[in-house]
Formats: sequence, structure tokens, C-alpha cells
Amino acid sequence: MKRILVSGALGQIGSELTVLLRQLYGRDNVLATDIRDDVNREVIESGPFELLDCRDGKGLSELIGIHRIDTIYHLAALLSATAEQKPQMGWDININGLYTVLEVARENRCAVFIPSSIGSFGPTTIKDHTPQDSPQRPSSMYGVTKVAGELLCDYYYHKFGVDTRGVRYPGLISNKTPPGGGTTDYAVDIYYGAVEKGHYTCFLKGDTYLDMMYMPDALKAAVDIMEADPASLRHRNAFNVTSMSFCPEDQAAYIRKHIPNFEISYDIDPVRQALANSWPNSLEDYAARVEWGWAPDFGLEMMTEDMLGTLEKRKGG
Ligand code: NAD
Ligand code: AKB
Repeated sequence: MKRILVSGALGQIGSELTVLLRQLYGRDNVLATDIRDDVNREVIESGPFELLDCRDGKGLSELIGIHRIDTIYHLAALLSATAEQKPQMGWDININGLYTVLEVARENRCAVFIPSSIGSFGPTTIKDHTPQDSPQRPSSMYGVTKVAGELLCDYYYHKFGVDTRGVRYPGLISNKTPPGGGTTDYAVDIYYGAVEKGHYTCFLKGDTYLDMMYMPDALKAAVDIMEADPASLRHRNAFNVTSMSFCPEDQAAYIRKHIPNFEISYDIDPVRQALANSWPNSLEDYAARVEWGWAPDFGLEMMTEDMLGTLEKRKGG
């Protein structure tokens, strides 16, 4: 049975992944950690939790010894919009945090899961069905840290034999924890706007296509890649994974199938629009499908039905 430490466990992915990992591997075998403890009581109370800054190698080493950890899900990071506002902090947390985790993993022979992002691509990358192995010249601090992170993980695998594995997530949509400062956050907020007010003001232009994924598929990817037979992995890190590509107008049209009077208006945020413009419209995920059997369950229609159904039920009390 794996013994897992999750960093950034109270964020959008961690708050759901930690609960799933506890169901799969046992509550006491999954240690949640984060730099804060003021949100997501469910994660804090459903198993062991410790405050930890991922840049604190000594603290991380101690926890790994005490809890006999063999696998780290490293989710602590700043997302694209926040890292663009605070680039120095973005570099520090995303790069020095990852370096610390990899060093501690090397010393303690832990496997590491690290999510990269569509943000690791840039304006010179092919925009449609972006292949697994494509040029990566991102124009944002987030993207720079994601490409450097992918390379660092490859290096730790080849040089030191650290079992690093990861995927390039698209924008993730979930109905539990709000997104943490990204460019794709609109695709979550739009459902809340639709259910609460029948209206949403979008910060990206209506025809901005981006790759997206529903959280249950993202969690499945995180578990399956760490369970995959290592012999079948040719890429190991930064597998493209995808399930749908849409723009705000497409999403609004699907919402109108359930809420006919739903209205969308636009108030463009130039920083996030520039980030979105520099990212692919859609990814190609052949390597993940062939090397470890990746296949998503949700498309835009099914996700919209599930999101709206869940939020309506919650609103009804
Ligand atoms: P999030 O912002 O929701 O959560 C990040 C968590 O990290 C927060 O709980 C925060 O408190 C914590 N944190 C911040 N600094 C820390 C530090 N120094 N030490 C310890 N914890 C710290 O992010 P998320 O959406 O859950 O993303 C997790 C990972 O997945 C990130 O690497 C992100 O780049 C990647 N990713 C996310 C998405 C997405 O759409 N959510 C898409 C692609 C990739
Ligand atoms: C962001 O928008 O920053 C994230 C991502 C796609 O990496 N959701």
C-alpha cells in the first residue's frame, strides 16, 4: 500500500485528490499538507494534516520520516494569473518548491507526481491538436516555471532514478473548491454565475478556445499514471491529457440548454487574455492513451449537466 504526502492539499485539485487517495489507499496512509489551514475542513479532518511550506526541505524530510512516505503528490504552486502578478514569488514557489521536493524525494527514494500545464506552451507552439513533443517557448512566468519543472523532473529521473511522473493538465473545472488564480477560472465561475444570477461577465473574449477537463477525469489521470507499469512509460513526465476544447460562447450555448435565459457579457482582462492567446486551443494526447491507457469520461455536454445539477441541488439546500 502506498504511503502518500500531498503538498498544496487544500487547493482546487488537492482538496478532491486527497479525499480520493484516502478512499483508495486508506485514510492514515495519505498525509495532507499545505501552507495554510483556514479552508477545506473536510481535507483537514478526514485524515492526517500538517502545515508545510513546500520550500522547507527539513520540515518535508521530517514528515516523510515520521509518516514513512514513499510517494509525493506535489501540487503546491502559484497559478498563471497570480504568477504573472507576482513573478518573483511565482519562480520561488514553483521552482524552488519543486527543487526542494525532488531533492527530498531523491534522499528518501520517493516517487513524485507533478502536474504541468497547457501553460507550458507558448505562442510559437502549433495551436490545434498540439502534439506531445512540441516547441515550448512560453511567454509567462507560469509557463517558464512549468517548462523548467518538466525538464527538472526528467533530469531527476535520468540522473538519480527518482520515479517522477506527470501530466500537462488543461484548465480544470470542478464544483467543490474554487480555482486558485488561473486564466481558465472563467470556465468554473460561469456555472456559478448561471445558477446564482442567470448571468456571467467573462474576462476572456467569447471566441477564445482553450483545452479543458472536468475534475473527475483529472483525478483519474493523477491516480492512473502513478499506478502505471513503469516499463510502458516512454515519456514519464508531462503527458498531454485532454478531454474537450471550447470557448466561452460554446459553454454559454450548452448552459442555455438548461437555463434558456442565461446571458453572458464581456469585460476583458488583458493579462489573462494574453495568457490565453499564447496557449493551445486543443491538445493531442496519443502518448498518454498508448503508454498508460488514458481515456477521459466527460465532454462539455455531460460536464455541463453534472455541474449545473450539482450547483442547483446545493442552492436548493
Ligand atoms: P491551487 O492554487 O488551487 O492550490 C495550490 C495550493 O498550494 C493552495 O492550497 C496553496 O495554499 C498551496 N500553496 C501555495 N504556496 C505554497 C507553499 N509555498 N507551500 C505549500 N503550499 C503552498 O492550485 P491547483 O489548481 O490545485 O493546482 C495544483 C497544481 O496543478 C499546480 O502545479 C498547477 O500549476 C497545476 N495545474 C492546475 C490546473 C488547474 O486548472 N487547476 C491546470 C493545470 C495545471
Ligand atoms: C491556469 O489557468 O493557470 C491553470 C492552468 C491551465 O494551468 N488553470
